Amino acid sequence: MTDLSTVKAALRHQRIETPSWGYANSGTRFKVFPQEGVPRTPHEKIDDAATVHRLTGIAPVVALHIPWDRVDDFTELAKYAAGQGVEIGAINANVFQDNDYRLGSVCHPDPGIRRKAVGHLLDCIDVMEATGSRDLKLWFADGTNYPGQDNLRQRQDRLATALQETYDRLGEHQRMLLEYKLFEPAFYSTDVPDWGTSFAHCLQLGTRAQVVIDTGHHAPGTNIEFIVAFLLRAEKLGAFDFNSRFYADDDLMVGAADPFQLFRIMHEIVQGDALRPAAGIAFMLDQCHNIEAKIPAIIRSVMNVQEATAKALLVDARALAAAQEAGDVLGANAALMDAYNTDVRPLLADVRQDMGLDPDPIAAYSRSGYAERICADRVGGQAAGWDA
Ligand code: RM4
Ligand code: MN
Repeated sequence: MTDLSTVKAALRHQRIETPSWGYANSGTRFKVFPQEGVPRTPHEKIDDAATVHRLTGIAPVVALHIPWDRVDDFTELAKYAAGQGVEIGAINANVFQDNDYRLGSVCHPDPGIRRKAVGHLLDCIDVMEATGSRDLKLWFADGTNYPGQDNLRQRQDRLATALQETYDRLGEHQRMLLEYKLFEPAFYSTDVPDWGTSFAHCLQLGTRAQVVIDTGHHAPGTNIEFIVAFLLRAEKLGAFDFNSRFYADDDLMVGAADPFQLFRIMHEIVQGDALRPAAGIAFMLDQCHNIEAKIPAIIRSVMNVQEATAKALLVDARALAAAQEAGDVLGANAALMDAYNTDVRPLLADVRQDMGLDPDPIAAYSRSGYAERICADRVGGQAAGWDA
């Protein structure tokens, strides 16, 4: 049997990183529906992230996206965050929203555009220095729409060169996290389309380059927990971008579409002893809340990851291993399903109470008056978000 106090301790120490852009206006390719009370500045995004942390107790880190979160003084921003009880997490580079990047960024055929893109990546390392962030997170929209549009192999060479220059600039305690995505916005070829491509580049670069798994970035039916197991074994799993998808990169709340998949992923994490913050995996959310209220959606997402984690921690590892060794197919499967089918909500309510929190973070948020306050306070100015 699993020791309950160990399970509770693991849950108390879990850390989830929330995305600054999740608090801001966002939309589909067709429309951004603006919401009342959304942050207008990076500081207000941090206020929202801090609110999520105060209520859940396990979201003490907030990821930034540059230039969306550009400020004049990043050291001050980091201090402000610390004052609110959160720290700055991954710095997400953005080389996909400038007119120059129509044909790509670091893989663009024009060396001048590639220079500009690498320059931005290096600027992001400066932001890391100023904020104390450990992780540089790279996702490239690079790819082509039509066969023959560009030379696929040369684009890989350009990518490798840009990554190397950026990697060489990283400090001792900083990491490069390379994300992949099957398609979109490029529809014929993508320059980092899958974990294998990301893995190969990271291997070439060295130990401080690791892969990011965004759960929405795969072909339907992909066995993501296999990728988790493989990368953990190779010490190349750096982070997750959690979200849910029904069709493509839907960016819905993690655990909404397929809570069982999330459990299977967290089971690999627990088996690989990678939940501990010291294991160095960043458990981030990368979501957009286009039609639902943003802060409660992020609270719900944090709770969904927490529930999947609790279930994974409840797997009777000894019974599972014994069944596997004995070739007991049904017994092994039952060991997993017993844990998955456990209602962990009472356990998590206990854990929250032990942490001095309200057992029901969503209800606590509704009662707090925060939503009304931000709607009243955040009037005027320009709401943060992107134009779709
Ligand atoms: C990309 C990718 C990145 C995210 C951007 C906004 O599809 O998932 O991680 O930063 O979207
Ligand atoms: Mn992502």
